[in-house]
Formats: sequence, C-alpha cells, structure tokens
Amino acid sequence: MKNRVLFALLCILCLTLFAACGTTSSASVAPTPTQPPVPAGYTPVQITLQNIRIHSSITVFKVGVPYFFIITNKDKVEHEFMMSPTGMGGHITAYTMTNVTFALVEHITSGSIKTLRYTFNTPEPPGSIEFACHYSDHYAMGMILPVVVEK
Ligand SMILES: [Cu+2]
Repeated sequence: MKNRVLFALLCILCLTLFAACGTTSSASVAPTPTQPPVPAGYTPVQITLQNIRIHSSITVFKVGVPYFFIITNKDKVEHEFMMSPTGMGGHITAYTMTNVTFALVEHITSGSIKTLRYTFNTPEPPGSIEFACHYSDHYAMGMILPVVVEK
C-alpha cells in the first residue's frame, strides 16, 4: 500500500516536471514564420538573409519564367532585398531606384518572411546583375549575391 502511494506521488512529480519543461522550451524558442504557399505556375526561390549575407536556392535564372521569391530574414537586424545592376553600392539615388533597379522589397524585419513575384525579361550575363541589401553598411560587409539570367 505504501509503495502504491509513493508510486502515485512519483508519477505526479514527473508529470509536473514534464509540463514545466514543455512550457519553458516553447516559450524560449521563437516561432518559425509559416512558409507562404507558392502560386500556381510560379517557380519558388528561397532567399535567406543571414549573418549579413544573401543565400539563394537559385542563382541561374531563365528569361520568361515567373519566379516566386520567398525572402526570410534570419538576422536580428532589418534588411532589404534589391535586384540591381552590379556595383551600385553607395550610389543608390532616386534616379537609379526608379529607372535601373529591377525589383525591391524593403523593411524585411527580423524573423519575418516577405514575398516577391518577378519574371526576368532579358538575359543578364555574369557580372551584370546582383541581389543585395543596401541598408547601413551591409553592402560593404558583403551582403551581395551575383546572379545570372539565361535565355
Ligand atoms: Cu541588410
């Protein structure tokens, strides 16, 4: 009889500890943002902004293919995602922003996901187009990814 009571007490203690652990771990881990659904007819491109770097699941694109960019910011600072001709670092003006930039997604806050639908119209040979972030000194720190667009 005494053993049964002890066993029951042990069980209650274990359950309490387990519940406490579960609560602690779920509270300390930031929720992962949900991946948005890819629209029909689009090719998904995973862009990850992490450690002041840009990673892309595709770096060789095709003209005329509708791409769905899923941009995830895993850094603690805000970023932007800009497609532009190479070597624009530090020389972004209102003119280049509106006339030269291919596409721009701004204010991608820490831990968030933003999306972009984009289709390249002309081939871009190596060294002519890049993905970059121009916030603060991120470009100078290496937040640049050269890409290619083929026919
Ligand atoms: Cu940045």
